Amino acid sequence: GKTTGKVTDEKPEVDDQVVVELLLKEITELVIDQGLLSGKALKEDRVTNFVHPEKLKKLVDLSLGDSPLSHAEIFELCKRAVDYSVRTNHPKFLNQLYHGADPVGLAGAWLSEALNTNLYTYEVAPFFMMVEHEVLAHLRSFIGWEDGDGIFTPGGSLANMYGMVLARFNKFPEVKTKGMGNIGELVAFTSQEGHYSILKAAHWIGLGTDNLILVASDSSGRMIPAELENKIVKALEQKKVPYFVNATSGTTVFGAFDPLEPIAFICRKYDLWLHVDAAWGGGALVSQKHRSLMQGIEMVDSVAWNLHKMLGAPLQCSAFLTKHTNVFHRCNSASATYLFQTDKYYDMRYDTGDKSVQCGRKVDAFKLWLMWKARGNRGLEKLVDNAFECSKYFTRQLSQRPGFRLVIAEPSCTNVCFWYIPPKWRNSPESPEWWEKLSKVAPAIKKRMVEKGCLMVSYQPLVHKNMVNFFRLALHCQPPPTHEDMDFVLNEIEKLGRD
Ligand code: ABU
Repeated sequence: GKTTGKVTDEKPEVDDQVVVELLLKEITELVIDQGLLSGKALKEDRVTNFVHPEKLKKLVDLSLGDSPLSHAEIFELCKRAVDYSVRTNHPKFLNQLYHGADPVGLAGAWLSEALNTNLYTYEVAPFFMMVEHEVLAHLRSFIGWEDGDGIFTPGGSLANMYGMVLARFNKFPEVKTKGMGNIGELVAFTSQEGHYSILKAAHWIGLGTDNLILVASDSSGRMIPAELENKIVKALEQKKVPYFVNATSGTTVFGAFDPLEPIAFICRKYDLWLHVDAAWGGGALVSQKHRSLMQGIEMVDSVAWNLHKMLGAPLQCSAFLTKHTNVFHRCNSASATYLFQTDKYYDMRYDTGDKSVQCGRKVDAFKLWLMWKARGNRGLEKLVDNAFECSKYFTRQLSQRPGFRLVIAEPSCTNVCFWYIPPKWRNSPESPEWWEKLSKVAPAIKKRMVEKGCLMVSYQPLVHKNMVNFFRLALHCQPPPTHEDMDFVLNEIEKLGRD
């Protein structure tokens, strides 16, 4: 029913210490009882309880008013938030490149939220600052860098933008003070499958989106190195100034891994900064079995890695990493004297806030550090290997079922892209009209799965590959997917798409 904002008392009840403690305990119990901890989702429960926006507005009083609510009313609102939120920790939430949160990571996130630490100076964040240094060094060690620099950023898009800005500063440090007026027309390169954040960054940092040059990819979605070189040569002939290449490890839709070694050699030849958007595929680095997908990663200049994706750290947990030790701080520093005084009483190398483009910065490293402590490299490796193994199982099962068709024959990462062809169309010629009809299938099945609440798998067309809507299943560490879950997905799509 609708929760109303009736007047109680002008002194907010939650200012009472006992009440606020009770509320925190109740919310903790709610999280546990509702199965919100990763891997503990109530199996019979729905992934989603979808209602349209206008109906949601009627079901819950979202308005903010003059009078304080009682503790009971506030807790009711928390329950409504759970009722109408998607259960991302449900084993059948396979819709996105993030999933449920690692429960130890969630505990860490709660603790750092409670401490409400702002990560700009060692003075106000001593413990978490040291943790961030340790985590960044550990992540760099998986890339193969003994030294380097980095920072946790608010999301992978910003981590990619850090790469573009650092690359520009490295080549043209004068841009920091003089702007871009005298350095020619900078151009950057990414593959057709690259994440849209690179396009957005091209606008934000003043290149202009026309100066992001898209490089063709092969049928599996990997950048074609020879095409990259052609585009660089063409840009040089047009008197443009190539400076930055983004390669992707784990593209958003196909999960393709661009071939880093040949791309790195081309970048060296033309003196270009090579950044890798490993937001999704970076998880492969912790696996001895799968890290070869990123062969050559140690040759690159910078990496964006979203630990909240495959590894299951709570959102957000995005690292920007670079092997360069001496440019990051110089590039971003503004030396605000009220925070970064030069005459402090401690070792100021740990005041890393000035490397960041933001001022206030949340603690994102601690939740990851805690879950890494709890699982160790080996525990995380097992979880990554399980996700890869389940995606291979899913691919095999799918290949054997009538009506399912893989979009790419051998998916490299833990995303699997496929079409579902309803029985009545299976023996018809695959004319343009047939494909047009097929384009409506994935959206129709998606609507049914969300209305039933049983499953969430995303779909998309890929216009530059001339592909109509297909499903993309994405597997992660948390909660660990099982073969049973994979069979469920195939059975359910068959049921929902029968007619
Ligand atoms: N940053 C790309 C995420 C897209 C997805 O979750 O599907």
